[in-house]
Amino acid sequence: MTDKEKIISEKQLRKKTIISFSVFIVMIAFAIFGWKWLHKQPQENEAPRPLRKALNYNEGLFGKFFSNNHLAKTFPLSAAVKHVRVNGDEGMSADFDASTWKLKVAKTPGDTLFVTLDEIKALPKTEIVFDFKCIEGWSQVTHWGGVKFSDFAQKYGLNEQTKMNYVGLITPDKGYYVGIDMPAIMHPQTLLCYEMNGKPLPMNQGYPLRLIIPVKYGIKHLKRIGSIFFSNERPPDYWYERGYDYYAGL
Ligand SMILES: Nc1nc2c(c(=O)[nH]1)N[C@H]1C(S)=C(S)[C@@H](COP(=O)(O)O)O[C@H]1N2
Ligand SMILES: [Mo]
Repeated sequence: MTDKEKIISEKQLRKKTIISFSVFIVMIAFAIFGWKWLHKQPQENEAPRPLRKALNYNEGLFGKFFSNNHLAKTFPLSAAVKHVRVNGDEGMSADFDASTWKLKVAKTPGDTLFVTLDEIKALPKTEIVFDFKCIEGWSQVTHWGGVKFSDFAQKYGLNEQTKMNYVGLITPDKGYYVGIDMPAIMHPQTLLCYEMNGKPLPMNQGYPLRLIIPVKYGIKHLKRIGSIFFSNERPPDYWYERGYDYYAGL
């Protein structure tokens, strides 16, 4: 035996073992109590409040650093798929009457605009080919055409409205609705879209008008816009109410 090995006696070793084991037990106890505590916390939008706080914090970080100035990657026309997937038909009830449709824009209480499809088509047209990403995991390079929301807002004198924090969009039957932060709706790639692959939007892709917002996941690309409103508080959002991220940015 060397001198060093003798330094720890049997008695000391036993003491050290007991201490380590006690620390281990205390840690396990904390883990169990921590888990139970978390599950006793009030729920906030389908998650215990402390976890929701962490999610909101991450959301804030992503919002600040990734959304507003970056452009989604674009592709040549030839990269766009011919068969565009149809996903989600909430708020797309079959009894929709396209012949009487007008886009309803609530400017202020008592001041509502009604805009026809022809009036929207008369505005400068923008086309985009980008990788459309659904939160369920698929993506597709697709081709869309319409008017930039920012151009629309300028033409229709929505300056005061676009100083607010959010825009809400709702289908005519109110079955699907999204809330969008103002920087994302005013982003230069965000379209009020009436064309897909150079043709009028098919019924199941949101005829006559849908949102195309490449800086967000698919859940925010509301098909068949009925009405638009502005608000400083978060507008109701269909998938947020079912536990998804409100921001849903890319
Ligand atoms: N009105 C309406 N818009 C909607 C949905 C929906 O269920 N109803 N689903 C969303 C989701 S989850 C996705 S991925 C895209 C799919 O668009 P597409 O059907 O044109 O591929 O639409 C979004 N817009
Ligand atoms: Mo989606």
